[in-house]
Amino acid sequence: MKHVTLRGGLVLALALAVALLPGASPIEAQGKGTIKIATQSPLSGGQAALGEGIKLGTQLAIDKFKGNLEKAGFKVELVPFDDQAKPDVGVANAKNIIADKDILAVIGHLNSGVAIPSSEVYKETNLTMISPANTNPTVTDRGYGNVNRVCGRDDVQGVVGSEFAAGTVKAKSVYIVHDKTTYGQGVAEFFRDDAKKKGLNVAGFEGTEEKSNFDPILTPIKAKNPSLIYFGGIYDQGAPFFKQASEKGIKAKFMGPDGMDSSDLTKIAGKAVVGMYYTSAAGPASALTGAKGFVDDYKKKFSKNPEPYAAEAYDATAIALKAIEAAAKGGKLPSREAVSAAVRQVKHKGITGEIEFDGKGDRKKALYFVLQVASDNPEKWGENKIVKQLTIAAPSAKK
Ligand code: ABU
Repeated sequence: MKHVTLRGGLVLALALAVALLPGASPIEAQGKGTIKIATQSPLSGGQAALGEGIKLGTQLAIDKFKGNLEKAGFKVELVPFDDQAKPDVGVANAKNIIADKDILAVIGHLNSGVAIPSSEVYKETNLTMISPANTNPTVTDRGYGNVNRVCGRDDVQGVVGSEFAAGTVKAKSVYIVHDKTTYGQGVAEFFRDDAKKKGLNVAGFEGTEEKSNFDPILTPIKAKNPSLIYFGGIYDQGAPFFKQASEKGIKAKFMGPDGMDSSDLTKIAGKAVVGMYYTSAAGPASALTGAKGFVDDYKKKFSKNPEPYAAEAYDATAIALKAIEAAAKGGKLPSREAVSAAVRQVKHKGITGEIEFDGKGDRKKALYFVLQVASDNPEKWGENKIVKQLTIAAPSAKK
């Protein structure tokens, strides 16, 4: 007969005592399982500043809102995935995500061009995706029951930008450059089409994947002397583009969409982008209800400022957890299908405002901003000037 050590005996006695607590079945005593929330966003490469913000906003919300599920006997965990802002990596991660039965929600992505093919994979198992940041219309226009977003759309954002360019900046001509991605080209086209309707002269429209030497593009732009340059893309490419435009002595005003909305824009471009306008579907901290507590908690936990879309990731995660709680009624681990259906029923008063989804997964009323870069200090990105703030209903589904 084996000897039972003192330590081993104590562990066994404790386990039995817990299992025999009044009302606690042995299964409950062991816990009802683990619920995992996955994030997918770029955690490496040039867009990692925004991607990490999505992960950390999700982490903060899990820590804040997991209590009810834990009381019900579930362990709640974050599982972050690095999609590297690449569609093929996002899809490969998505296949691993759907294979892990504990994952009941995905918060992501940053890039619409990654979210669209990855969500085709999530759809196979009805796994809910709540995007904090994807603004391309196709994300929700496919009408998938598992795909949602808490941010606005580029068919609105592009028009908000062109209205500002024509009505407030009073630009006469605009040269438009984009990054050839689903997002960058898409938002540039929405901007262009509406700018034309408003009588702006579109002096040029071109796509480029160049990341470092923009001289061959900037030389003809300088010759055309447009009053505004619009860059449809993300800050890791937009920042060196605008920096080189400024160094070349181009006098045009600079503008871009929410892909420019990161403190890394000024980290890379410095003074060249002070005064630049950008539209965003991410609420800046100073405009968010209840954001003070969020910003303080975020800084305390992660020793840095939240990047744009971290607050949206926080709200998206709170919605996912509410939906899981609702679907877990009766104390059982819910199915992915039940969670996806429950997400569409949630009405959430978040730090970015009231959120509920329409029949295609768009936020019924989304926030749009026009902002102006106030300082070349990346630490002060959250203090950029809000020039315009709008709440606009999601466009209805195209017939
Ligand atoms: N909307 C900002 C991130 C870019 C994207 O949607 O692809």
